[in-house]
Amino acid sequence: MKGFHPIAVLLFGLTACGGGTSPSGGTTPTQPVVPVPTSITISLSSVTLTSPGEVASLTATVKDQSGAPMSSQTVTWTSSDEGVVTVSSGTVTAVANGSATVTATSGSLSAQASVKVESSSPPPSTANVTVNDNVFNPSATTIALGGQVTWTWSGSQQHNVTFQSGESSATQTSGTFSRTFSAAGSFSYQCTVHSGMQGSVSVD
Ligand SMILES: [Cu+2]
Repeated sequence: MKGFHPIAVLLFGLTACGGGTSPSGGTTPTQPVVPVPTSITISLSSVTLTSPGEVASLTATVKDQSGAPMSSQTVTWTSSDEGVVTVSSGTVTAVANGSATVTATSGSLSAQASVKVESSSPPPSTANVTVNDNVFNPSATTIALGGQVTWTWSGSQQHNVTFQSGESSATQTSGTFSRTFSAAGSFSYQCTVHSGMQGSVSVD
């Protein structure tokens, strides 16, 4: 390669390959191909879970216009019904019987998977929720009709468990609160001290 500059070779190569000759005699330069997110797919199109708490892992793949996977794209996951399944980073967790659609979104692209929760075993008659600083864990609870949920405070800040109707807790930093659910349905609650600190109880 002595005396033959590699850049010169590269430039010559590009010129030789680039574009075609237009009828007017000029040349049309070929634009370098910039990968653009073009499609998104989810690893499974449908999932069936058979008990609350069971998880399934989904993967979303974003591809560019030539079909090559793009690994650095941000994907957000949402569930159409968090009373049925929740989803975080592709991990789907069953909450209660029902069906829901899980959507993976990246920019303007989205893909969907249908998820069914079909539990053959009855929901438990008791459940426990931990009241941490600014989050209920778990945020979604399922119990049988007539069952009881007990919340236990473990954070350092003041919180409460406030339902839209019926019995709610005091605002406190420790202790517990229990409520028995004698009607079927889905009951959402929140901590009125911290906006966004929410949970739900599903009574089957
Ligand atoms: Cu709170």
